[in-house]
Amino acid sequence: MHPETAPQLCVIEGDGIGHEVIPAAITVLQRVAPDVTLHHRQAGWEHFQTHGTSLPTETVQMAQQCGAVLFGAASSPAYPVEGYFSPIVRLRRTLQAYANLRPATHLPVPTSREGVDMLVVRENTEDLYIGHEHTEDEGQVGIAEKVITRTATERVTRLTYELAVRSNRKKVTIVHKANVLPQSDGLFRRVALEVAGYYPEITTDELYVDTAAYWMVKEPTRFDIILTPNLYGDILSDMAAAWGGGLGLAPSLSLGDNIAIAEPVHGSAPDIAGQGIANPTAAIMSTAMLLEHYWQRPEAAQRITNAVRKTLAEGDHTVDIYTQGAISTAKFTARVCDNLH
Ligand code: XYM
Repeated sequence: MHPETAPQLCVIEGDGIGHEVIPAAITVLQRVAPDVTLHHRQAGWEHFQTHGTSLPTETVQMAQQCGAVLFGAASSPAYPVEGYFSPIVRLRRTLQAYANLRPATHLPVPTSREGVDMLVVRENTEDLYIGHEHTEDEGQVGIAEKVITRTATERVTRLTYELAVRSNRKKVTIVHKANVLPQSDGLFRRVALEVAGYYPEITTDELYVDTAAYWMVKEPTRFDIILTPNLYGDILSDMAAAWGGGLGLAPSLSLGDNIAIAEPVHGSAPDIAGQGIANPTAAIMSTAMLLEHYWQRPEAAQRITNAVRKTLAEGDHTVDIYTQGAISTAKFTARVCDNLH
C-alpha cells in the first residue's frame, strides 16, 4: 500500500510460541526484504501479568504509525479477569483491520489434502467479538451481544470481491445462519449479496454455517472463497487449516485501509512453548502475505512461499506434522533460508 516509502514493521511476539515463531519469521523476512525497519513492542497475557495491561497504548500507537504489524499469539484466559481483554481482538478492531484473510492451500506434507485451495475471509471488527458481555441472576445467566452492521459488511464484502478479481478466483460462498438470526446474519447476507451483484464475473453462492462445516469436512475442494462473520470465520478457518496440513502451516493477514496485521492462525500453544519445536511456517507465510498484499512485493512473497514449499517437499518438518525425523524451529527456519532463491 505504501510501495514508495521505507517499510516499517511493528513486531509483537505476544505469548507462548509467539516468542519462537516470530523471531523465525523475522529471520526469513530480513533475507528477502532487508530494508524493513523493525519496531518491537509488547502485548499479551504475560505483559498483563507484569504490567497490568494486555495492550499498552504505545503498542497501538506504534502499530498505527508503522501500518504493518506482525503478531505472534495471545494466551487469553477462558475465565473473566478484571481489566483484561484479548489484545489481538482489540488491536484488529482499534486499527479497523476489517478483513482477515485465512488461506488454506495444499502443501507437500502428508497431512495436507490434494486439490485444496480455499480462502476464508473473516469479518474482523464486530459480531460477538465486540466483547459486550455481562451476567445476570447472580452469575447464572451469561449474555453476549452480537452486532452486524451494513458498514462493516459492505467493506469486507467489497474487499473480498476485489481480491477475488485480482487473484483470479472464481467463486465466493457467503456463509451465515440467517434462518435462525434473520436480523443480524440476515443483514450480513442481504448486504453481502447486494455488493456481490456488482461483480457478475464472480460466481456467488451461500451456505448456512452448519452445512458449510459439513461440506468443508466432506469435500473441501469445492470451496474457493468463503466470506463470513467473525465467529464463524474463526471456527471455519481452523477447519480449513486442517486441510492445508495443520495449524502450524496456516497464515493470516488482517487488512484494513492502510493497515495490515500478519498473524499465524494458531495460538500460543502453552503445551509446547519454550521447547524450540514450534512450527514457524504459519508465521513465515504470514509475512509473505504482508509482502504480497500490503507492501506490494509479490516477487518477495513468492520467494518465501517457494522456499517453504521446497523445504517441506524435501521432507523437512517440525513435530506437529509428524514426529519421525522432526527438526527444531531453528533448524527448520535455517532450511527455509537455505532454500531462498
Ligand atoms: O487468546 O483469531 O486472545 O483465532 O482466537 C483470537 C486469542 S483470540 C487470544 C483467533 C483468535
